[in-house]
Amino acid sequence: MMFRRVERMAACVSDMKAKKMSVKSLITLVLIGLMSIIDVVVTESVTRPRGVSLTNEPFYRDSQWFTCLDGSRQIFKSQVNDDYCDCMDSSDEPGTSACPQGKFHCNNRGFKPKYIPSSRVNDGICDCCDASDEYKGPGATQCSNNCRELGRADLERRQQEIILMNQGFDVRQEYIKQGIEKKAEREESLKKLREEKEVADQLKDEKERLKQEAESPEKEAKDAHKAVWDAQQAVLREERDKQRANEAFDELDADRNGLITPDELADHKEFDSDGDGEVSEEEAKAVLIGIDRLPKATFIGPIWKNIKEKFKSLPKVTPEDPSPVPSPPEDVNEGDASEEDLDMGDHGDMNDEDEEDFADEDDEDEEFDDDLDEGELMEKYAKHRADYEKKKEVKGKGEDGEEMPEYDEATKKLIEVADAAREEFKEAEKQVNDLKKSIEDIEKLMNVDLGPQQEFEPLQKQCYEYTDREYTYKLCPFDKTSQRPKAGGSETQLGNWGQWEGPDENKYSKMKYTRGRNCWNGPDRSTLVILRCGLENKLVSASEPERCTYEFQFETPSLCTTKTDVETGEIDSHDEL
Ligand code: MAN
Repeated sequence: MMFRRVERMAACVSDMKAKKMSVKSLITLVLIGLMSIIDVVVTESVTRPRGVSLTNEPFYRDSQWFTCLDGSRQIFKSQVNDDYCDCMDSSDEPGTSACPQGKFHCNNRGFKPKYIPSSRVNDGICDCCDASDEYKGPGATQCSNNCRELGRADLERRQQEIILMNQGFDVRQEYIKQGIEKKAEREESLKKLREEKEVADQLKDEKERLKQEAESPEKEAKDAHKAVWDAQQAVLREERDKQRANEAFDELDADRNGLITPDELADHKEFDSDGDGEVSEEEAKAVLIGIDRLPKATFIGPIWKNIKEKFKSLPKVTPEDPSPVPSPPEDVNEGDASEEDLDMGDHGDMNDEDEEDFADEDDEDEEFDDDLDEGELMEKYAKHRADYEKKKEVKGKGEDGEEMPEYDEATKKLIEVADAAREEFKEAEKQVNDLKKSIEDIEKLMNVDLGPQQEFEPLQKQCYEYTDREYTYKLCPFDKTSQRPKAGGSETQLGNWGQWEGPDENKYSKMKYTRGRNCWNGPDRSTLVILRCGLENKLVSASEPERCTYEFQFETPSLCTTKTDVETGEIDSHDEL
């Protein structure tokens, strides 16, 4: 009868192997099998010394002799369990506490058999549920056999577990369905988007061509307009320069005799080239290129050209107004914007009106949004600034600060046409970029391994939390893991999605998240997520076994790969799809 049961169990085990059953279910079945073996042992009453397991029974079978299990010594059978330790390996006293290393086997019929150290035999404490370790002394009366109750409770618990796993299996089937549908949906969207992008690319090329076509005559007309303006400005500049030269001559010619002499330069300290506080005769002569009496015509020609940068008008002092007239401000070179001028809060050398213009443009620019990081913001700012400078240059301020005259009607029309072409190109370009982004987003999602049957798809884009005494931990599958102090404070990245990391035969049982926030004086933070079957998606624990290396336990129906018949223990691992 016993052999028949064992055979049945073996057949069942091999059947389960064929169906790739889960290790947990295999263990459950083996336990059930073992219990039935124990049952057989007791009912068929194989006699063996106290404290000996069924496996070791053959070594104690001889009626006359016993050989210590390590083979070191042979003793009379009567010396087994005689409360005196004869064998070095303690194997002659499995049922007493005589040997220091002895092991007592509790049969625990109806529950799980187990070994206890034989020092616990007859110590007054019940260790075996069948009370077999307490057969002498106070324990013998106090301990009772409660293996059946324990066995029943354990069976109920395991049956409950099986029921939950079965429900999880059904959810998994649903997940697989969803996952497959989602994959097909994504493939379809991707196909559509790629086709749309092809059309959008062509449209963009066409719009670019039209833009260039419109910009070429626009540029020509604008350049011509500017050339006329520049020429007028050059004439004006020359006249101004001549006027300044005349005024400078009149100022230097202190005695107003129409000639400048070296001593007339003495008050003009800007000609003190050696910085000794005096304008010496040599220094004055050098300015006047050696001419002692310099007429206006010569001054206005080569001399003025040499000194105009240096020359400064002396302050005029009148009796009514003794305070010195301030020197005119140094020319401000429009192009010399220093780095400070480019500071974000100050628009450099702009006047108030310019500042307003710039601010208005800032307001209109939706691209200056809060999501940009500092680098992007600076880049956008620089581009904005460059555009602004370009516009300013086109407006063109003349010698007297007046603006470049408006374009003629024909040029204005060309600008209008080019603006429209630019706008259309911008629109087409935006469309291409939007499509490109959508394609990339879907490709990114599709590149994630969501399991052989897409059964992990419903976990994508979700997050799960677990809170312990100090932190709230978060798992966003296929994205990242993080930690937030309960007491408040910022979130710390504990890793970004890396890869599946279970062993070959159970690859989808572990996830690895790497490259989290660097640990001070340590590695980058990382998280290992251990998954198991559960009725719901739930982060059930989080710990930090090593500094900055985290371990999460996560339950999910996606891993409920088997369905077990609660009555027969039969296992089905076939997905229904
Ligand atoms: C933070 C948390 C901890 C971690 C330490 C390391 O306090 O991320 O989990 O151990 O930093 O300094």
